[in-house]
Formats: sequence, C-alpha cells, structure tokens
Amino acid sequence: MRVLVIHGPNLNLLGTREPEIYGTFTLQHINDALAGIAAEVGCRVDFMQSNGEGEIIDAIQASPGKYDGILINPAAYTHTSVAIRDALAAVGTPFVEVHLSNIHKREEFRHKSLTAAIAVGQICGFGMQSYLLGLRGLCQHLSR
Ligand code: CA2
Repeated sequence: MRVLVIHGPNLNLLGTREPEIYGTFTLQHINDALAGIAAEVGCRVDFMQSNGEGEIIDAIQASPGKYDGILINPAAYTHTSVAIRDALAAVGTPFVEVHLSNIHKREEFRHKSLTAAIAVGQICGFGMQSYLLGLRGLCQHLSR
C-alpha cells in the first residue's frame, strides 16, 4: 500500500507562528509520526508540501499507478479550490481530508470544504492527531 501525503499552503510555517491555533509541532514532526504509523500498519508513505495550487494538482494527477491513496490537508484551498476537487475527482484515487483545527468552530468561510463530499472521510480538530487518525482510516479503507 502506497500513500501520498499532501500538505497545502502555509503548512511549512507550522511550529513557527500561531501556536494557539496550530500547535507547536513542525511539519517534520507530523511526517515523522506518520512514518511511524505507516511502519506499524505496513504502508509506504511519501510526503510533499506546496504553496501552489498547480503543483498540488500535478501531484494528484500523477498519483494513479504510483499511489493507492492520498492523505491531504488542502489548507486554505479546501475552501476555494474547485481545481483541486476536480483533480481528485478525475483521478479517483481514494483520499482522506484532514485539518489540524476544527474548521467548523472557526470563521464561517472555513466551514465549507469543496473536497470533503468526494473524500473517503474528513477528520478535523485533533491537531497532529487528525493526520495520524486519517492515515489509519485511509489504510484500513484501502485494505478492505
Ligand atoms: O486546520 C487546518 O489544518 C487548516 O487546513 C489550516 C489552514 C486553514 O486555512 C484551514 O482553514 C484549516 C491554514 C494553514 C496555515 O498554517 C499555518 C501554520 C502556522 C502558522 C501559520 C499558518
């Protein structure tokens, strides 16, 4: 089982700003923890972070044949990107959407996700654990 983890825009800043919302851990901490879960459940994970919508779309388009599933935090593109949703729908690679914060508890513009309706599932509000739960859920879904 191969899973591509996609971190969207500004998540490279984790651990450096807004710790009250996003925590004090870095993206590297998340990736290391995900690699630990992957070893435990027997899947291979690759990671990418991009601030660019086009680069994320290119990675999604390239996923069939290379990856069985995608774990994605589209970050702000969650709420705006029809193009990322279209790419995910077009390739059909099963994906789980995760968010560090509870997007439903925040500003109204964050309540809507353009991608959640075509995801296997969405997990939000658990900080770094959202990713870890998401990877477990995705791997379980893929091994059914
Ligand atoms: O809660 C999440 O994971 C979000 O996807 C994070 C996005 C936000 O736009 C979504 O509404 C919810 C923002 C990511 C920005 O990350 C930062 C991390 C540290 C400092 C500043 C931004």
